[in-house]
Amino acid sequence: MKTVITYGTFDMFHIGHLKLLERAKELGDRLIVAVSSDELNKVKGKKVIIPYDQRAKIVESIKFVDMVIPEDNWEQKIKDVKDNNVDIFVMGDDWEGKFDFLKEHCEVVYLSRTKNVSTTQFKNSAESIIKLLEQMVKELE
Ligand code: C2G
Repeated sequence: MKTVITYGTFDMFHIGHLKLLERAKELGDRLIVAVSSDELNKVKGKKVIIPYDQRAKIVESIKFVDMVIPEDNWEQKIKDVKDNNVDIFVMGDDWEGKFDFLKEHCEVVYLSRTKNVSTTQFKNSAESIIKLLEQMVKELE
């Protein structure tokens, strides 16, 4: 029984997240996903749209995700790997090298990110639509 773990915010869940989780599961038999808490995202300086409980429920509902745990801080990874007998730690390659300290506890695999899709992109396009609408309203006044 090979256990895989990965971490993320998974805000506004999209195909890039799904393909990462899918490929992570393919590396083993059990996939644990640690979803970043709202508090941790404040520490990360990441403004999340969807609250933790909804982000966790969405990830938990994915058929090839076996367990979801909260990611409350940056320091919990070694304990998570030990407590869950993790064999493989997986992250997207935007994190390449950042978690190599885990190599003494488990295999560390960085998978390629899915191009042209990101939550930031969604947020930026939403903001530009709002600006456009505000401009149109101003012109009508
Ligand atoms: N991802 C991807 N392709 C995208 C977007 C994201 O493969 N187009 C991957 C990321 O590389 C990451 C996972 O999906 O492995 C989750 O992405 P985020 O929710 O942005 O996670 P992040 O905020 O980077 O949190 O302790 C680690 C952090 O919790 C990672």
